[in-house]
Amino acid sequence: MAEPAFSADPAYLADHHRLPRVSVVIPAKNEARNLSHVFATIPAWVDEIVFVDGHSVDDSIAEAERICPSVKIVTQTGWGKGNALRCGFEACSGEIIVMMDADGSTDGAEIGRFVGALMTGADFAKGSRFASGGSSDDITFERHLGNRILSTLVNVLFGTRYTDLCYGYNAFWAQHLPKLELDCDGFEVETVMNVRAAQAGLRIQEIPSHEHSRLHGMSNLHVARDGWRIMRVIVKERISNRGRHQVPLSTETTGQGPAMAVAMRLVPQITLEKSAPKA
Ligand SMILES: Nc1nc2c(ncn2[C@@H]2O[C@H](COP(=O)(O)OP(=O)(O)OP(=O)(O)O)[C@@H](O)[C@H]2O)c(=O)[nH]1
Ligand SMILES: [Mg+2]
Repeated sequence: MAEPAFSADPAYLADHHRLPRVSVVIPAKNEARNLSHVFATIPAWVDEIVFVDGHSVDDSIAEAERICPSVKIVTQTGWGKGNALRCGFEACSGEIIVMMDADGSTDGAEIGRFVGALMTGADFAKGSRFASGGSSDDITFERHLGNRILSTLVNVLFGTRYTDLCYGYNAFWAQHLPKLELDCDGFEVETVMNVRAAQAGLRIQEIPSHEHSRLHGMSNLHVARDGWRIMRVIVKERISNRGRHQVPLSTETTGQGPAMAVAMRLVPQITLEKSAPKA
């Protein structure tokens, strides 16, 4: 009989004595000069890097292949960061998918935090520059204000408690990808993911993250145009009332996810004890 597909179910992981494979998706449009830095930050234990080129006119693809010969190159089918991420997610073979930027602003050294949250019970690990412990060198006053307004709007309309709506550093179990039903092309993609993850009832954990300044090159984001797109997509999501669940954002790990199940099965002496309530 064929081996069943990988499952993030703790019992499956424990029975198969195996850790999930991790794929990292990097959308890039004319980022050749940033790639040596970005690839160097990615931990060696990452199983797969999927580099999604956005019809770059510099030598981004050649540079990615030079730095990391095992990189999987994907050329996006359309235009925009949303389209690039959708193409990248489709090409991933890992059970965990991490998405990060190619401009040097997101630090691969933080990937362990995201994977750790997923391994200890989260379905969706959402980077945040504004959660306690997060910060940004890159964000301008007007972007911060816009992000705050849009985050508040989503929190009010969808019952979430997000501190950062528009950030490109997130991770999730690949098995949840179909629930997000991604269909957008532009910079609204992170907003759509965050809204639909909550509406699908996924357990979401915010991960404090430090955003560095873009190293070289120009931003592809236009505050007014993309802010307006994001606003429209929020209203559209609300009107379409796609969700059935509304799940409060978790701010701590459960300690009962796959990693704990594996540990408990392999080392029978390990037990989970609830700490006694303080008198
Ligand atoms: N493949 C692809 N990647 C894109 C596209 N647009 C943006 N990106 C990448 O998505 C990531 C984020 O885009 P940025 O232009 O840095 O946008 P931003 O981070 O909001 O803006 P800055 O903070 O000013 O850098 C970068 O790695 C870009 O190269 C696109 O159309 N296609
Ligand atoms: Mg950037």
